[in-house]
Amino acid sequence: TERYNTREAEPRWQAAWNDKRLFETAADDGRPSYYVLEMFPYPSGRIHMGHVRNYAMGDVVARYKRAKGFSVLHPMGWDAFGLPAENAAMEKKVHPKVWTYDNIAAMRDQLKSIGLSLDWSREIATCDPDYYAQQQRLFLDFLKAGLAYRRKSKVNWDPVDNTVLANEQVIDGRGWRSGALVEQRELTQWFLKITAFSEDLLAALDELPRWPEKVRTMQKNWIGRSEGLSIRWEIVRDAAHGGSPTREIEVYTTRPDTLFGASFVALSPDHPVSAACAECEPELAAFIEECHRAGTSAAALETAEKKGFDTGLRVRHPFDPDWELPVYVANFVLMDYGTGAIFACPAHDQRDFDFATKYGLPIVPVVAPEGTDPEALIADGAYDGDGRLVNSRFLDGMTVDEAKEEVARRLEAETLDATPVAARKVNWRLRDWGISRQRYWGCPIPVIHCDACGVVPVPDDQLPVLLPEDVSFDRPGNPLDRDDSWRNVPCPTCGGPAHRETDTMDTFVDSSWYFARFTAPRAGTPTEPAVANRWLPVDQYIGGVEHAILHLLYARFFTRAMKATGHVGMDEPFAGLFTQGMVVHETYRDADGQWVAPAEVRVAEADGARGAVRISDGQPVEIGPIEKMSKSKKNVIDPNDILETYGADTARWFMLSDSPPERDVVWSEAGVEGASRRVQRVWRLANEAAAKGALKGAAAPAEFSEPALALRRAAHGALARVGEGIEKFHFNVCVAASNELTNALSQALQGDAAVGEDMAFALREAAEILVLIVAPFAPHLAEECWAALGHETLVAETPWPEADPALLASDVIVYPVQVNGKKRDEITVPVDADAAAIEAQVRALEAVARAIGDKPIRKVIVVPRRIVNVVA
Ligand code: ANZ
Ligand code: ZN
Repeated sequence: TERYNTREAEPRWQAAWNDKRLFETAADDGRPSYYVLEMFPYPSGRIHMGHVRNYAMGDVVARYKRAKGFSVLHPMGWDAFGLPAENAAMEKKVHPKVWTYDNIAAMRDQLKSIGLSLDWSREIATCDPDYYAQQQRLFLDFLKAGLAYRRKSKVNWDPVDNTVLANEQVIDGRGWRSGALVEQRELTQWFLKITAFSEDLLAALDELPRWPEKVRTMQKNWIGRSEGLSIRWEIVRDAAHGGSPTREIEVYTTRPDTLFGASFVALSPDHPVSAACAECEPELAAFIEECHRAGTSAAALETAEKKGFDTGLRVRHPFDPDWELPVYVANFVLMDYGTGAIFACPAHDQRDFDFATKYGLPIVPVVAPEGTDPEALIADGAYDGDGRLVNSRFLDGMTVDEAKEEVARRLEAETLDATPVAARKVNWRLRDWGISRQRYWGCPIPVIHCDACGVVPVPDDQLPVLLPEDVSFDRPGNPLDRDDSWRNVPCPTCGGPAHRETDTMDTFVDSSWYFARFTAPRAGTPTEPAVANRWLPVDQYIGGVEHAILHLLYARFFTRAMKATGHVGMDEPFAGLFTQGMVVHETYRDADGQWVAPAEVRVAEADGARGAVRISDGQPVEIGPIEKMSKSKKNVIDPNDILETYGADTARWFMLSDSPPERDVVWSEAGVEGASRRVQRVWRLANEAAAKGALKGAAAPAEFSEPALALRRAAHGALARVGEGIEKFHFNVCVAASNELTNALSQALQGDAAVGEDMAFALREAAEILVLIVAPFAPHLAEECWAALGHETLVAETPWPEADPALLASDVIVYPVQVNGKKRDEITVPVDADAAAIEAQVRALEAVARAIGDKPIRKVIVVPRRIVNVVA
């Protein structure tokens, strides 16, 4: 039998769309606008399945919205600066620019072969001088507005290669190339003042209803607003040496209620009092040195063993002049949070508990739920739950909140050296954003340093500061530093000798405003504000959850900073956010424990058990767990292979059919083959319906027989459900609904007998609806079928049809949905919905996802007309 030849058809339809420039964003013609954007890729050289999934989702939305009459902006670009290009330059001796643009060219071709409805006329790469020139303008505007500034800050320094290292180049405290122990050095660096917006960045999260709850929570934690008390502790004794530099130590605490459980005070190794004590205490100096080597970042400290050093200083308890506590320098206290000093309550803080256990310091519980034994509560570790105060004198019996308030009230009234002992304080975890990178392949920071004039912004008529191209990577370090012909310039102000800033910007800067640039990608200013305001915020942003914190936060900051400097008119960049799940695959290992790629394996099922062999030598291969596709485990499927074998539509269809978009999708050969058969089936049915059905544009007969009416109901029902499913991101439900219509159409086409006028009409109508609802998912297939049905226009320029309410199944059933026997939700479906459609809808339920957590769904049991049971 005849088959639909995807290899021949797909490029043909891509060319047809291109010729008509259907996806180029129209000038403002009064239609409502819709901006759908997927996170742009890093040009590593090849697209992977995660990209395919991400862009297929965005394309469904873009095609649907276009058909619904929106003026759609759906652009694509490249996050093209960054370290891998420099590594390639060092290892393969290719210039970062050549490497990057070659990769872009290869990936552009790959993306084009997927048939995405992108406006390629707006393509940008962040390494294009056109792009980073405007980024330099933004930087200078921020500088003028006080949103960019310089200060000293630490970097990772490789003492052998004599170079600054990015965090990802430090592996277990050592330089990735030299293997040398990395040191912390202070350099003057550039910062963007994200903290100017802390309050607003936090509060506005509550006004983003179309963002996933978990992403908003992650952002809240990252911004980290905390309310506490700053308490001054008087230094009363200095056993170790002559004198302390100050009379007091100020600590920040969020748990003033635990003050009677205090057992020591701890200072950051970078605290001025630590340094002062170290001056006459060589062992302490050595300890501080050791802390520095280990790295003092929050991440490094999280995992490190808690260690400390007794300074010999003693402080007096704020509520008891006779109670003296030791002062330690401790490696887990950060200098840049709170006051860089804490009081420790081991019974109720795990870090303090570990520390106290190690150094034999008191552990006194002061909070316990009523009716529990406080000592038993802390037998194996700190208790950080709620309760009432015990062992705490005048606080005993109070709730935690009451005790916090009581301590604050009393200490605010006490004085030390005529000022209050304590003050209420709000603290933020969020720090200003250090953007200086000592790297070549990034956006140059457009300032000049002059001995006489200081930091001078590069004047407008000298922008952009272009990267020099004639650079070498034969030595470690930043090539910009040793390129004197680029670096040395006259001072724009006094004309004297001066030099360029050689730091470039963190590549997160590049991705913090590209969505705005897409609205006017060739403008001679960063944006055209009126145009930007028409499109922004992005209606639907789609990407991986790995960007839930930094990228999204930086973009939210940039939008505010661009508003403050007149480039856009809104605060929030993304009105809707969707974070998609990963593409995962089985893993395989041979008898030697080596990973084997799926392409080299044949999996077979015998007697219900699955087994695998290596194709080349027939040796058995062990089937391992399903994991994220990764090079290290070799369980990667190359999209190119899939596109060649099955075509783009099958890949897209499978990707969107198998699981709800927010969950992981398991890539399987069987699944792809199933999708491929579906594609062929739709094509065959469309051709049969074209032969057997009414002519294009035939008028509806006055009367319909029951079978014709049933087919019409199936078609209009599917149409309504697909539209609703796309709006809700239930793509798998949409695929199930179109499969159902495929089945109905197939049934109606059975038999050789000629059909009546009413059935002929219904056949054409059902086939056309099927083609139109399949189009966002499998657009090439849809065009091929549309043409077979006699249309000369393209599906891509055809409006989304309206479902006839009179034909929508009014008979619906409500199914209770149980997970492992417990009711979690209910769904409403047409009486005649089949089990597969019901199952798909159930799998998409958030309540189900929540109830089963990380566990896979083992089975979905549909008891017709009664109940659905999910077994996890
Ligand atoms: C006493 C105490 C008792 C604390 C207790 C906690 C539990 P958040 O919520 O993040 O603001 N802390 C304060 N400054 C610190 C620093 N620079 N480095 C490391 N830890 C620091 O956390 C505030 C709590 O973290 C503070 O409250 C302080 O320990 C610690 F049962 O004070 B707490
Ligand atoms: Zn000067």
